[in-house]
Amino acid sequence: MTSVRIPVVWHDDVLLHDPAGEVFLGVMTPGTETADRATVIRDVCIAAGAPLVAATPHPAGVLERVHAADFLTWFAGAWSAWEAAGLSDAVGAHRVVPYIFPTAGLLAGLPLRLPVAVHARTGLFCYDTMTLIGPGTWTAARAAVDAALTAVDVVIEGATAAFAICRPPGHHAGTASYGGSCYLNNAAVAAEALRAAGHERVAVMDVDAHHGNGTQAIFYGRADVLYASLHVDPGAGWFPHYVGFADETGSGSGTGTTVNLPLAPGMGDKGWLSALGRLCDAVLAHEATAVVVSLGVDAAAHDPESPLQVSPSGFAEAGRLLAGLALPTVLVLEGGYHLGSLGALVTSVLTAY
Ligand code: SP5
Ligand code: ZN
Repeated sequence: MTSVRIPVVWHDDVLLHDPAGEVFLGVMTPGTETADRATVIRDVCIAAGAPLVAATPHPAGVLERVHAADFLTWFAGAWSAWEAAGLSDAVGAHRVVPYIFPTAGLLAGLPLRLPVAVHARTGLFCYDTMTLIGPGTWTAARAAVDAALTAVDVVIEGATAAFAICRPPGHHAGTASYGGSCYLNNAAVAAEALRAAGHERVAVMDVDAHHGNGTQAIFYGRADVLYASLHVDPGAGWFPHYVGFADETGSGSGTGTTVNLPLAPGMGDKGWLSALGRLCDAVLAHEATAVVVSLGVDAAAHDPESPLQVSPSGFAEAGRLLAGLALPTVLVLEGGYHLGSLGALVTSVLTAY
């Protein structure tokens, strides 16, 4: 029986987010980022003996350093504005969804104005059609942030590591942008909180199958926080399609503190673990004193959202590599969508600590 010794942080409110599906290619599909994911992981962690810690409320200060004020204000009120505008009842649009996007091509150099129509505002921040907002989305996303911040507290108080069951996930959310089933960037908030607690050099290691474009963007120009990711190659046709290429290495004083290792579809344990070893080397070279792991387990062979082919023993070995860094570590849940196996995949990583 796998045993998990590190604290696992839980907040009931993460279950309140019900996106009701994802609009993919104009079609409302069932969607894979469901509340069951969080309960399955929680229950497998409990069965593995993990000490469960209740997330505690945290002030918005760190969150406001990661995300722009106009985005936070809009997101907090997006559902009620949608309801008040009658879009749910009158039109039958039961979730906040984008309709028009103010792309560079649309604006053609003209200034960005705040549109009067509520239904035209979503596209100011949302960059895909798959990431819907319902009545509980803000509360759940804020609870996930509190879970991540509670995991930071536990580590600052002396735990070797802690894992936060963050839902919705966060690594595709940028300063003022959201998509990819992510709204608030839990990993970036954790990294900022570690910085605020005195860790001058922090590393975010992203093992989710997809590139964490939001986290990368938040820290792209900064030398203090390393962003290091292995993910399925966006150049082979995978989300987020436009970002996550090997030549993205940071800008300005942050040049060299972004590391991207795109992997070919079909890659299994050997190549994936060898890439993870290179990320560990980058973390050591950065001289980080604390680590945030964006722990998505969607690189697993049975996962419906990615073509990587990592086995359960590959994830166990990943846990040994990550724990082998011997640095204070906050792990936050990202993706992972195969309900039958994702609990065991998560605990196989956590058991190494
Ligand atoms: C956090 C995370 O893992 N986000 C990944 C989002 C990737 N979504 C891409 C969706 C592409 C269409 N998937 C259709 C699968 C059947 N619903
Ligand atoms: Zn993912």
